[in-house]
Amino acid sequence: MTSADLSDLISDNIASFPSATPRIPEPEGNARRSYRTVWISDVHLGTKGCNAELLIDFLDNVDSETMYLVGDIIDGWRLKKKFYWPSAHNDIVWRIMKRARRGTRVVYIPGNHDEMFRQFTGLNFGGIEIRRAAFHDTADGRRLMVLHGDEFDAVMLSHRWLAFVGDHAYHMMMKCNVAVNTVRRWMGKPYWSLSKAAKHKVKNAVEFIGKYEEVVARAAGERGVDGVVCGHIHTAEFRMFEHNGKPVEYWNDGDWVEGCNALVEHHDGRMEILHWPEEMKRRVEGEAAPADAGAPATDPAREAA
Ligand SMILES: [Mn+2]
Repeated sequence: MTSADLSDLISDNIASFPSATPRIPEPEGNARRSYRTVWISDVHLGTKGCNAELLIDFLDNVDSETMYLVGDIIDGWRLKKKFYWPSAHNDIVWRIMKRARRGTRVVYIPGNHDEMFRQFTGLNFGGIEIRRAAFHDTADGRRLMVLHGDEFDAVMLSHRWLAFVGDHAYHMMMKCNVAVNTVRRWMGKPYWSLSKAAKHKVKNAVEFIGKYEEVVARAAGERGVDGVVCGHIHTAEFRMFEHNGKPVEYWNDGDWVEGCNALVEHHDGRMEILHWPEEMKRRVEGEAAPADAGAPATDPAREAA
């Protein structure tokens, strides 16, 4: 599918894209957590698996100087098969565009599911820079390579899990995930990831993920950077590797289909993976018990585990 096809598809189905006002309004004057940088990927707008409500909550509670959209933001593959675009998905596009207008530097690195945008590499749409990959310099002087990560699919072909990632079975699992969590919400239980639970039980999947992380970190080491940020495999993770005796950081910002993760850089250069369902839970509990309001929102030690 070409980008013209996609824009036709969207304009044929939606009168104004994105709409002038979001259906879910932005909260007025809420204090947003401020970070130097935010990375999100694998949102899969245009699919039922996308956790739009959680992402909207994230966008309404977090702000940053720079935001990287690390690919598979819109799922062009699935949109082409079956057009699905609820208003919450429009609200996410609206919020990202508004963020760019407010002065956040937004860098969009298309992935394999939104590869139709790769032909616009180097262009700027409404303040959103489209790039094939990027280099990010942290506040404490580390240089990180940022890319979606499907670049390594060819190397990973021997692993069967990959077929599963883009696959019908995976899509079905995502549907089950939505159903399970709808029921859990009715029961007043927090969000839980079916696929995440399954993934950790499947030996093949664990092996695939480990191998993928190694391959990506090695590529970063060969480029001489201090680390890499990617997405693609829907598994948020931080790992340290070594390349020619030099440490290489591997960061995966996860996804908004199952884990609902974001990677953030604090103003001092320290990085952290946020698990948004947990952050939301903590915030709601904090609101319910204001006595705990002085407690830190995040525990850095938690990330070490
Ligand atoms: Mn991908």
